[in-house]
Amino acid sequence: MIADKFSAPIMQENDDDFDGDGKPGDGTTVITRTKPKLKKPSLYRVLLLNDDFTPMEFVVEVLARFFQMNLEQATKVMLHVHQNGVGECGVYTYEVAETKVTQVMDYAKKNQHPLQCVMEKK
Ligand code: TYC
Repeated sequence: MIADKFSAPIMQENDDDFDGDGKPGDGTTVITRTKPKLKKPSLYRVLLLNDDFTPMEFVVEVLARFFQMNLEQATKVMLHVHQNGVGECGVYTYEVAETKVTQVMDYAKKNQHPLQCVMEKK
């Protein structure tokens, strides 16, 4: 058996010194990967949806509070959503995006606004 930290054991039905290490087989053979297994995490857009009832000032406050935008950036994004129906608040890994969506939805509900926030895979 040859192993490194990137190895995964592969079960063999008949392994009699399959890996040529001079010792009889123990029922497993390890195939060693050439490259380390490092995958970039998938990214998700967090989107705000327009509605006819949520006050513009509340949307600006949400963008500043949960997406670290200044007043100018937040106003720009809010107006984009107001005019186009949907707009991007930010791009994050899955768990961060999920947290942002929950924070916005909870805050909107608490303030009795129908504001909708969703995430989509990039
Ligand atoms: N359309 C809303 C209004 O006229 C403002 C608004 C903007 C609501 C963006 C939601 O995501 C939103 N009061």
